[in-house]
Amino acid sequence: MRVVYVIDQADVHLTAGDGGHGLISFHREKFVPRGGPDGGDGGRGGNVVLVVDPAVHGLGGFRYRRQYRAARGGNGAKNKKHGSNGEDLELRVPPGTTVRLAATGEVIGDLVHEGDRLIVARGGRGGRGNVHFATATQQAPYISETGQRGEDVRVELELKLLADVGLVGLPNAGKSTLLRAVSRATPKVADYPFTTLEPYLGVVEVGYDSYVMADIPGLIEGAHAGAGLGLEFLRHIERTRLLIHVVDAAAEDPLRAIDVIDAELAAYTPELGRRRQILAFNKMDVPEAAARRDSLAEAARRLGRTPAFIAAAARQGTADLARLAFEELERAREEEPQPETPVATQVLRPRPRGPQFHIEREDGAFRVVGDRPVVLVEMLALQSDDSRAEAMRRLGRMGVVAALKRAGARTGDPVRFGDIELRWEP
Ligand SMILES: Nc1nc2c(ncn2[C@@H]2O[C@H](COP(=O)(O)OP(=O)(O)OP(=O)(O)O)[C@@H](O)[C@H]2O)c(=O)[nH]1
Ligand SMILES: [Mg+2]
Repeated sequence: MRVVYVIDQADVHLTAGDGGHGLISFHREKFVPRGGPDGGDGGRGGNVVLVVDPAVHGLGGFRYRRQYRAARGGNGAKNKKHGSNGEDLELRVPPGTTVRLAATGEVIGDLVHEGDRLIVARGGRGGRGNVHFATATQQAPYISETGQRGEDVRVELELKLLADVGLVGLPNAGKSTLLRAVSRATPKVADYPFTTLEPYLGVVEVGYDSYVMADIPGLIEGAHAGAGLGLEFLRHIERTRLLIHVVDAAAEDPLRAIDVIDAELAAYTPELGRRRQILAFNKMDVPEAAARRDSLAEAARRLGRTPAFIAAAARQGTADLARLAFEELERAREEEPQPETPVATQVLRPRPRGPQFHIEREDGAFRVVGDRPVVLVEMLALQSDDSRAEAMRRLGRMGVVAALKRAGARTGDPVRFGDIELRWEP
């Protein structure tokens, strides 16, 4: 069975914080002329994290601001002092948000429960200070790392909204007219039964809040057993919290119409029969309907339901009904059993761990492609001559030097790693 959703979407550009730089520094004290290295490490850059917050109802907020950047890590300091870690940037999203990489469409997370977290862009590692590079043969290393760059990710957020409020009623009662009156949805309205053949959803805005209303084909006696069109569509309103039962108050026997619909709902599932209802008496502009107002109010009172009197075609009373439905919806939400203590799951995007690198030719230069060597060069090669020598030693151990040689690189050739270009001097 098809389930219809309203889809809310947003594209965002998320940049994690860069790591802080490691420091080159040597211990100095009176009467201790040549102290050891004491340059501290840079702090980690802040992550950009999506966090589920049930108080957020849609992705509308992301339409006004699309770019977000987390804080960078602090630089390392003297006396082996560690730079501070950049603060994570937490962005709140509603439950049910799906996260896709814009580049590939790959789903990297489904954020469902309160407290679910997804690190979308990871902060860069802090660069190490020279204290880490002392060896037996090199006790005064002029080597440190720059902070790693934070990840830069474009993602698409998508939210599927299920209906909060369902419209039920006999054919021709005015359900579609009501949906048109309170939302921007434009379901067909006509003067014959079964005008609506497909479920139709609209977003109803009440002040800064909104909810989703579903219009379905009219129900008739025997619908639960397959008569008419309604049965198949009852599923669309099975998960709603509130029903608006639309009654043609100008029809011959409005009270019997109410019973018919109630019986069909209860026969479909007992839960649907017990679902919270507002009785919306429509077509109150017709004199016969107006004359019955008191007896209809009395009937609603007997059933323990709130009545609303509207003339949907003229939009009379419909804004009040929309607000009343919102209040009832809030009450229904409050009465719902609270979810058990949320388990804060952390969904992490796996880092690609394929072959480590490869070499490409590029207009007279060589390009080394691969996370590990690129990050190594970004972090190490530009700090000092000694750092560059250290980077080369490590590239040698990784096999990059040999691979470049095989590819034909000679001393002086430009070799590119990410945005950095080096003159090759193995
Ligand atoms: N007089 C009057 N007529 C109305 C009012 N609201 C709706 N109607 C008319 O009632 C007829 C049915 O309206 P719809 O909105 O199509 O009814 P529906 O419940 O969606 O009908 P189905 O889709 O067939 O189940 C149309 O001719 C409407 O113009 C109203 O407030 N007053
Ligand atoms: Mg209709």
